[in-house]
Amino acid sequence: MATDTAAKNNAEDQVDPDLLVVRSKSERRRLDRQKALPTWGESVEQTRARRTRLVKQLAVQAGFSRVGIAAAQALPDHQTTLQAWIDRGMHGEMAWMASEVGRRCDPGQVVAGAQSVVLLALDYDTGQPRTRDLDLQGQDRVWISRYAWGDDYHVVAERRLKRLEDAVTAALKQELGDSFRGPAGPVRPFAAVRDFRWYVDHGPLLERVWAQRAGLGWQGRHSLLVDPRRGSYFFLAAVVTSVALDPDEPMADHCGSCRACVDACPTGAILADRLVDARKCISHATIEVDGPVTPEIRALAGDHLFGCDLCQEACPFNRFSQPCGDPAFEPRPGLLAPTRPEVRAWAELGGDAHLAGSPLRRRGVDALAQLASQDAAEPIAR
Ligand code: B12
Ligand code: SF4
Ligand code: SF4
Repeated sequence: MATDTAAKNNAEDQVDPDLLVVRSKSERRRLDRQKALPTWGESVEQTRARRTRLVKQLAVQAGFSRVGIAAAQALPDHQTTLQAWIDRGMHGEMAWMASEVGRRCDPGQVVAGAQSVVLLALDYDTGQPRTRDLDLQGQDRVWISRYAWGDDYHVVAERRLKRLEDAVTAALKQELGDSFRGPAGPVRPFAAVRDFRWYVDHGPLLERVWAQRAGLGWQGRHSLLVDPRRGSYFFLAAVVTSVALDPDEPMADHCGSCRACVDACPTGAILADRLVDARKCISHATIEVDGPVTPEIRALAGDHLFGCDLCQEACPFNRFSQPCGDPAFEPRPGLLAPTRPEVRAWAELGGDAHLAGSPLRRRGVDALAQLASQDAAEPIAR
């Protein structure tokens, strides 16, 4: 069973004492009376720079691989693009994508007085082979996407986000006393009014757009975020906060004339302008759609059971990807290219409980057994 030991060990690290400010009670009272900014012996810029270093240090200690910061602002151009994507039906079966379009593109609608968006990367690559390096033909095996071999990343990331929230809250409480002066003026308890709201995946936030602005990578043609030194095998999480922090430089586009991911996609799901038509994407067909994969997609998707990595595997920047060493994302027993009979037998091995804590739990053993049976009759695309 995978554990979270690496992150726990990190969290026990000491915070750099220079990043913490301890006020005396009388000093706190004086600042409260003056309704002064929470600076003590330092300028507003110095306070912001120190808090930026503090948040970044605590994020790494909480178990995240990298952290970047973007200034919170509305993104009307992205709202137009996102709305057009939805109007063309490209969100497929994901009806929830069509709601909260305005909030997705304006962090101020998520946290009142939002000043910063903190983007966190969580590496998940392992030393296991790529889809294309294996010849499953004739072996009666199916392929599960790399991201889904280990623990469910939502659970892993949320646990670490909670750890980060607690650490930041404790540090700012130590700095400010029990009150936090938000941009709207009133003194209010930190976090109690969601001054630090975090998301993994499900929240109303264009995570990759924000991550590019925060300098964590750029959106490749396949629309995923690519880090020029590590490739794209990492998850994203985001925190919207009313705490002012220094933004990082946005990452420049490094795709150049490359189109390897577009050419590698068997279903032609990758369109111009960094957009993916989810209705054609194997990942959508095998994860998001209830029921069987359509014959058109199945004929092209071959032995994919859950998710798809083909566009990422084609990307030259993933040659730089290294195993992350995080035990949470090592393959659970039986999830690396299981045979079709093995998948069908999961139902007898405790049903959905057999997949507890895995991203596969979302589909459930019965649906996966159906998909595995459906695959058996179809050709394998390579
Ligand atoms: C819906 C969704 C899906 C859908 C749709 C995918 C898509 N490309 O939109 C489906 C089910 C297909 C899917 C599949 C996968 N997903 Co997904 N998905 C999401 C989710 C929840 C929302 C994405 C979204 O908002 N799409 C709407 C479109 C319109 O947004 P967009 O692509 O960012 O579009 C913007 C750009 O195109 C940009 N733009 C427009 N023109 C231009 C021009 C230029 C030059 C540039 C730079 C940008 C640009 O503006 C648009 C908005 O205005 C995010 C989490 C989140 N909340 O962000 C995870 C997320 C993107 N998924 C993730 C993953 C891991 C995957 C898979 C790899 C899983 C797998 N192995 O099967 C695949 C990859 C498929 C692919 N090539 O995208 C990760 C990506 C991490 C990373 N390194 O980027 C995320 C961030 C989840 C997470 N928290 O980690 N996913
Ligand atoms: S995940 Fe697979 S189907 Fe979807 S865009 Fe990438 S290569 Fe195409
Ligand atoms: S494969 Fe090429 S075009 Fe696609 S994301 Fe990577 S560098 Fe960009």
